[in-house]
Amino acid sequence: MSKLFDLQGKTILITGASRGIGFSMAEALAQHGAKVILNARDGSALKQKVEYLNEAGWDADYAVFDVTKIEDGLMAMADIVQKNGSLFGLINNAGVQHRSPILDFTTTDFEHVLSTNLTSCFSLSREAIRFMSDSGGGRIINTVSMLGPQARPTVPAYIAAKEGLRALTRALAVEVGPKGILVNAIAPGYIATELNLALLENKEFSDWVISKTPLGRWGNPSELGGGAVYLMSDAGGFVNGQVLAIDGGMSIQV
Ligand code: GCO
Repeated sequence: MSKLFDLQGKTILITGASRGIGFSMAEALAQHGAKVILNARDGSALKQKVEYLNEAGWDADYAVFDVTKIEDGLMAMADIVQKNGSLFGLINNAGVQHRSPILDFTTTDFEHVLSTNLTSCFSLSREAIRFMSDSGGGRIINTVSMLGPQARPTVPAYIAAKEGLRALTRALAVEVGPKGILVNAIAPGYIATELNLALLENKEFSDWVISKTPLGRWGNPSELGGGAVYLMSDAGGFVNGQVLAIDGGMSIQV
């Protein structure tokens, strides 16, 4: 069996991993041999998901913290390194959404989205880079979005944060590449997750997504795992500062 996608011996922290895209990425990484550490704020949901992975024979653990509280994230990373010897990978996947017409969109709402979807990724990446530098390198993946270069009304904070996260990906990639740390992003299209439940249940919006996607459907969270494995593995060993679109072609259709 080729070792190209083998993640044996690699410990990877995935934020926002109790459900949806984050959990699917964690499951795929575990299936390729990684020790996955699932993060979320909800400890009970995390424990269930980790038990599911361990019962399936995979190597999984969890770390409960709010990504906007960097001290807690740093403590969690130190604990991961203490227990596992190193931290090879970080996936900044945790994110929130806030949808509202601009005139009702408060500055507090805006700052909350930016804090979770962008600032926390910066802070967690900085601390992860400290640990990765000590062990000769690593990988960071940021979950961005098709939205950023593309926009739609009522989600200005999300769009600003995710576009900023694309830029942060490039900024970190050039700075820490010399340390053997590769930084990339995955840009999902419209994926059938709990975060998008309101959109899935809105027939008009869902029909619009389907009409704008060449594959003619919403994506499934399980379709995001392969991209994470690729970027974490030797197969992605010369990919740095890039955005991998996983959107059924929606981002390139007029
Ligand atoms: C929305 C959705 C999007 C998707 C995804 C699209 O309100 O339009 O939540 O933001 O989650 O990011 O690529």
